[in-house]
Amino acid sequence: MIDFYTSATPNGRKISIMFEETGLPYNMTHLHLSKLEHKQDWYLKINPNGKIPAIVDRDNDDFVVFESGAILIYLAEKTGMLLPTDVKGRSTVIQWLMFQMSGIGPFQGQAHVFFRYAPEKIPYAIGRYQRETKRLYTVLDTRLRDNEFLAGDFYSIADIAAYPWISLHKWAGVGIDDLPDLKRWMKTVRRRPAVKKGMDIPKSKRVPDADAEKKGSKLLA
Ligand SMILES: N[C@@H](CCC(=O)N[C@@H](CS)C(=O)NCC(=O)O)C(=O)O
Repeated sequence: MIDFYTSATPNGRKISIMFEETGLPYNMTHLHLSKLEHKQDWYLKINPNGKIPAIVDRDNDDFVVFESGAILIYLAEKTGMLLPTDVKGRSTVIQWLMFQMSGIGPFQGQAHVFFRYAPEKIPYAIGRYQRETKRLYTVLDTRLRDNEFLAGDFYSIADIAAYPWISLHKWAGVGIDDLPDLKRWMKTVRRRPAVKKGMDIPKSKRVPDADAEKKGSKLLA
């Protein structure tokens, strides 16, 4: 059994989708970020960075893995699923996984902060993070023009890493109507039963994109 520490956020959803895709048994603990449960001493011993997600593999000497990209690689290697073993295939998946980890996650995360949460509206910061998020989406759209999935003609952990973030594009205030191949890919990934299930673990009362629609906020086209 694997212990899985998470919350209702995109980095957490990557891992719940991965568990559902692979069928690995897991035991989920929902950490409530608003109560700072992820900053408690017991959890900092698991993830010294005090963030979700993290896992502890009870079937592998209680081995701990934190950082969502590293967890995806660990679970893919443990199961032999969603990450090819040939050098080029593996490298291609890891390149697009790193693109999400170092680009979309950090920049879209800041778009959420400055567009939705910051007490003071700073147009420079909102514009900077929304434009970079949009630019990264455009790179994906171009990639997906000739490829069904991010790493080529097969679904992989690179797709799992990107999907929960892009599904929140309205929350970031970034439109995707002019990115047809990204939209086509979103539809394909969204239809997967494991994605549907994983996106709802843990359950969340709030649906940020639906809230964004209610607020009718203007999206960066
Ligand atoms: N690079 C890390 C980022 C993890 C991360 O930022 N997690 C967020 C939720 S999506 C979190 O724990 N936020 C609470 C905090 O920063 O205090 C990963 O991919 O695992």
